[in-house]
Amino acid sequence: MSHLINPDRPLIVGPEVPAQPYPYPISGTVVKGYGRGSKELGIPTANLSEDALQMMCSEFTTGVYYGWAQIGEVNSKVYPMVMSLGWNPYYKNEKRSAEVHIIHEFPEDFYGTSIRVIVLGYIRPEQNYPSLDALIRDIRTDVEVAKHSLKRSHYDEIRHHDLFTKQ
Ligand code: ADP
Ligand code: RBF
Ligand code: MG
Repeated sequence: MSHLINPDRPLIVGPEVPAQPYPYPISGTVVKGYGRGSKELGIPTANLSEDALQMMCSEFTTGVYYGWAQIGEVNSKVYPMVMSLGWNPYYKNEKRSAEVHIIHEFPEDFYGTSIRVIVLGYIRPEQNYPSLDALIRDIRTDVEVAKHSLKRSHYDEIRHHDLFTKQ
């Protein structure tokens, strides 16, 4: 399996300074997903609880987003993240799900833990892929896009946002 990134995509997306509706803070709990095997693909996704999902859906269309995320306690480490907001075919498209892949290797799962996310920009629409390999390649590219885009000072400074530092 090839995990190369897609060379045709730009590595930085969005304006120099996050603009309306960003930065968009969300908090919720990590819930069990639908067992589509994200972890087996090397891309585990923390699925957001219903309350957090509602917040997302009221503001955003389906697609892939980037920003910062924190697990557990306030004031703990803040990591870059990519999030997929999409329809869940398993529920006959009646339900959307928000899945956050945190760009960090954790030693163990954190189901049931609180999660805080600040969405800072849109990367791309959801797509259908001819192969799993093509999907993984684009997700790997999303990860690079998030890392590069978040390096800019007005994005980097959001790591110190009240959501991550105040109880
Ligand atoms: P599910 O279908 O239950 O969401 P996944 O295969 O997507 O299963 O795995 C998600 C779980 O993996 C998360 O809920 C979390 O507990 C754990 N996990 C470990 N590392 C990460 C990471 N870097 N980003 C997101 N979740 C992670
Ligand atoms: N699924 C799709 O069908 N199309 C997509 O464009 C897509 N983009 C994703 C982008 C990111 C950053 C992540 C984390 C997931 C994406 N997914 C997409 C969802 C993916 O299929 C899901 O995590 C599955 O659980 C993997 O098996
Ligand atoms: Mg998941």
